Amino acid sequence: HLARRFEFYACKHNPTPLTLGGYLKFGQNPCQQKSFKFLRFELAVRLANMLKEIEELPKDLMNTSSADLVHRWYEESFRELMEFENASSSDQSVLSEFSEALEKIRSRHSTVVETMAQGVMELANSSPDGVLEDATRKDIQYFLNRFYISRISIRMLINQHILLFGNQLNQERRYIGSIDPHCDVLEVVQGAYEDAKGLCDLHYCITPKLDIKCFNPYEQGEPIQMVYVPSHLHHIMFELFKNSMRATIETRSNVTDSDLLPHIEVKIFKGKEDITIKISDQGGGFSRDQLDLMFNYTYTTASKPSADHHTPFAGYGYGLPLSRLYAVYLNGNLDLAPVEGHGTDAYVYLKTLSQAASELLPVFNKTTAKYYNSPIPVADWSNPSHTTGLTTFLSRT
Ligand code: W6P
Repeated sequence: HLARRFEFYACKHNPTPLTLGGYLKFGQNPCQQKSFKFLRFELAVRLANMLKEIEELPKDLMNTSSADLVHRWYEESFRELMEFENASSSDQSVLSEFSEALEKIRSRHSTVVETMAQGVMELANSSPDGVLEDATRKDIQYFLNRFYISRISIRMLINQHILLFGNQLNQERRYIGSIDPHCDVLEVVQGAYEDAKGLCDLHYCITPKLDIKCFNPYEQGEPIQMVYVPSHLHHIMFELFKNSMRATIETRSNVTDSDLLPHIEVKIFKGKEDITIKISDQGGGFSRDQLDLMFNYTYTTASKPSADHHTPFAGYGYGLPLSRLYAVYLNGNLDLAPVEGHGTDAYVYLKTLSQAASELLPVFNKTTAKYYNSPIPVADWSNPSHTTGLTTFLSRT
């Protein structure tokens, strides 16, 4: 029976992308019954689609105990959701049990990223020389991007439901669930800088200063506000600041005074379609050959799990790829533009209009299945690295 329901949700339905505007509209006039009915269907679709994709992974990728554990978490959560398939939405106790089930699912999956990172390391260590083949790295890159973006989307749905209808009266000011309809970009950026500075001072005893400027040409004199999830923007900016701070400091091992470090410059622009945040450091940059490695899950992870006893200043090296996924999830992006020998510009692009901020969700289908284990395509350029960039990001094209 469960297998038939799984086929139904995984094969007969694709995830339905919502927009931030849609989330907001619903949250401003919330109805718990409607949310319950939508979520028991949509969460089942998103979990089942991802389960299907996990099950299509090449065997060697799934053979680690960590990946297997995550697989079982997804199965368990899908099974728990199915308990509500025929429950009555007009029964208040059903609605309460549903919220409890969602909280349970959310905490079950809270360590997915660390656990999958462990799996990737297990995989690398199980190969003779501890080095993964190119085809395997490509599969991991493709899968983890899709998997983590799906996870972000599932947690967004769960968080909205719990924050809107949960019993903790967490009516955080003007927030609609986790969404701030008047998210002040400057305020979030400054908060992320202060948090990164706290860590940086702890590790290096110095921190580059911040210069920040806002440009709002279409709303002269107005602060830059947008509909957004402040925690996502904070996550992205915190990560970028840590990278810029580290580069600025580590390229100047003799400097012991923050005032003598070049400042990190941030410019925030609000256009009609895009909000752009540009973060510039003078941390020496890096070569263009290293650009893809910055977003590679198998690179930093495989190198060394730091034996540091403090909060690591740089974690697994998943910070940048995950930050890009947070931006991409709502139709934005994150780009790096290094100038080797000088510094790095990072660009964060977000959608100005909440109706344009629509979820980008992986869709599982036959093409996805074929992607894995497909032979490395015959080179159509003399330098094959030409084809390994973002072309394999969420789809093949
Ligand atoms: C660097 C490396 C990097 C990654 C991301 C953001 C900024 C920077 N600066 O040198």
